[in-house]
Amino acid sequence: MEKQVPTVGELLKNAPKNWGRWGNDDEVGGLNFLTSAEVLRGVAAVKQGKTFTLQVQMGNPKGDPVWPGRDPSKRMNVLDEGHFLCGKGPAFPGGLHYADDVMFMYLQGSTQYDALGHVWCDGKLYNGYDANTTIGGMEKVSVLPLAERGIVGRGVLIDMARHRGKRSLDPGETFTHEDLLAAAKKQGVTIEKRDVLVVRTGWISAFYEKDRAEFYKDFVEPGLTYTPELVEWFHQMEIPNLVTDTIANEVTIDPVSGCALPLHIALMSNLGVTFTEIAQLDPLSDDCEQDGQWSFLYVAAPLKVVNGSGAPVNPVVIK
Ligand code: UVW
Repeated sequence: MEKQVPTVGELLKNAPKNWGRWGNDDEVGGLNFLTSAEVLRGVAAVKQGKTFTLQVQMGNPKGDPVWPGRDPSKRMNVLDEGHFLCGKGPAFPGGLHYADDVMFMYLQGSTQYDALGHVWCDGKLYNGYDANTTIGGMEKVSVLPLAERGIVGRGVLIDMARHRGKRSLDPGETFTHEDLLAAAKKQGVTIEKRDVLVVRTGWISAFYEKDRAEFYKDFVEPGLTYTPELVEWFHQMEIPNLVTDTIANEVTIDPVSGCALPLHIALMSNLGVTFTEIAQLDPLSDDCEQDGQWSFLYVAAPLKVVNGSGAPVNPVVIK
């Protein structure tokens, strides 16, 4: 018998929503939780002056880890010394030479912030905006308001791979908020209300270690999995931002309902939790394991792409 898969709307019909909570014209959702007091709470987490950047390399020769169907970024030189050698470079007084290049990329094709309107169901985006406003470019809840505001707060890293004694979680391996709490306990850190929640699975590093065909075979990422309790926990904890080292921040197919990416709707679209995906968390995690400090100041600002459904970002963590 074939499994009946509900629509995400049906699955989440009783799920909590933050629509209207910050006004009918709100476009930044959970970032409203990051008040000045939260910025100062993040600053108070800085103890050592160590810094980490969380973006993966764009245009790495091994390719970029992207969602199936998206292309890795392509960078091309349009001007370099070769042009000057054959007399085709522009002549400037004083003999200046320079290099120029262009990049073609999916805006979700590197470490990135998803716009709150990046996904939707039943014709409505975050805060109730009409899905027709996405046509030709996101008129509402694009990445721009997130970029204009920036994201600064206390971050906490939970290492699920380490918790389970693995280099990387397995394809399709799931975990819930209960597992996050158990891992936090083992790490000796508390996930506090309004923390930027950073979760490591080891998955993105596996992309660089595995053969491309092997990585994409029967593609199902590990990650958080939907339960009503998990959604309620994010709601009560007022998590403004979920950052992970997977391409889509959750298990690709919810093994219980069969729905694809239901947390994109339950957390991002319904609650306004901003999503940062494809982060490189290994050096940060190794350092946290070594010094026992799993909380820090988290600072990020995606690029200001007008009408964009997402934008690349290189978040900075300061411990
Ligand atoms: C999809 O849009 C499918 O995923 P992501 O949030 O990873 O961009």
